[in-house]
Amino acid sequence: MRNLRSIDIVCQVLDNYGDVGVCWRLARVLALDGLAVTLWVDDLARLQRLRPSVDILRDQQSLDGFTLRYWSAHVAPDPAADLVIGAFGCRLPEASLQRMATRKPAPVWINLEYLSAEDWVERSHRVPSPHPRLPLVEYFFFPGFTPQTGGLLREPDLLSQRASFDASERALFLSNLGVSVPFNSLLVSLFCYPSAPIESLLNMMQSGPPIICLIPEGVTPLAPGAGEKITRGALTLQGIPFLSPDDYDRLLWSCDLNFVRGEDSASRAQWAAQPMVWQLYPQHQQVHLHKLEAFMARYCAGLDEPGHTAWCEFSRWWNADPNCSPDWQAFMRALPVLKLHANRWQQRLAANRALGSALVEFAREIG
Ligand code: TRH
Repeated sequence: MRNLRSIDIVCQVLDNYGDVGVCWRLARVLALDGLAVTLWVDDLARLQRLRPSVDILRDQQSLDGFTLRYWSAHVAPDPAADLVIGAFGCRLPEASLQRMATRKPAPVWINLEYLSAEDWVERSHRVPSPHPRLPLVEYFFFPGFTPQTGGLLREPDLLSQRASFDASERALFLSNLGVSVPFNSLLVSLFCYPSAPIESLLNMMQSGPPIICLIPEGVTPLAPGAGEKITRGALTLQGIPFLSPDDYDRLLWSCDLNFVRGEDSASRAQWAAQPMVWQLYPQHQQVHLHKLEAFMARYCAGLDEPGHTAWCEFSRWWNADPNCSPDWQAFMRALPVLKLHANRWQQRLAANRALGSALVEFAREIG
């Protein structure tokens, strides 16, 4: 069993906010455990969107209890920690691997993979892959929804904070955002990819029930600017600023229905225990539709009709399944049942180990 004191996380930003969002969240949660954490990021501007205090001109700085460092094709990361985590298939430069290989003992090296509910994930979780030339072994580590995976990222106090977020905190949070919700209106948040059928969704929402739909800046050109509103029938569209990750959590907790995407916002929406519709990261040959079905098979266990059909059909449609036409009113009628189900699902997830502690425990075990 290895004495683990320090961790390097290496993040290569592909696009969007998910890679850097997950890595930032992981770094913050591991640092809470008293570990010396360094997060290497090759696109500080992207992280700055989430954490405005990041100085994009500084190669090294402190952030949220850990050290943030910049890396690029010219400045390879120099991971010196007991555990090195490459996030999402991030290919570590040869120079970094060479340095890792000369260390005695070699660091534990983990590749943190993307989130998927597919069955093969459980089989591939914790599988070693020896480097073809160097004396290094890379282990694949998968987040997931079952005890046979690495679980989801969860801060130690997340669920207690969520549980204590009451009506008065919600009202204060929303009023600080300039949002007021008439008592008979539903509050919805919308975060999605441009490929989603947004215009069709807004048309459906116009038909009622009354809805205030909050859209963070940059999500779609159909949204009004931050602080502005547009009314279309029963629908009020309201633009809000792009929020800090912690405030984005509060937004998810505040809404009766959340549209989320990718990986991290989807995970946060599940911890929020509110009904959600997940747009998966669109992939070639509709691979994301298989991933959606795999998630549905797990998520819908215990969800009775008609909520089951209403949610599945709507989710398939939102993910561009050509065989689905959604029934908005049926979906709206199912919301109370979906709310109960979202609570149950959150409790099921909470019974799994949190991703941060699962990673550390595994590294100690194999180190
Ligand atoms: O931005 P994304 O589309 O990221 C994606 C996915 O992770 C995908 O799996 C990956 O392959 C691709 O990146 C490269 O969606 P995601 O994962 O939800 O990340 C968005 C982050 O932005 C999340 O941490 C929540 C955060 N966020 C805020 O902090 N404030 C906001 O106002 C909003 C809308 C989001």
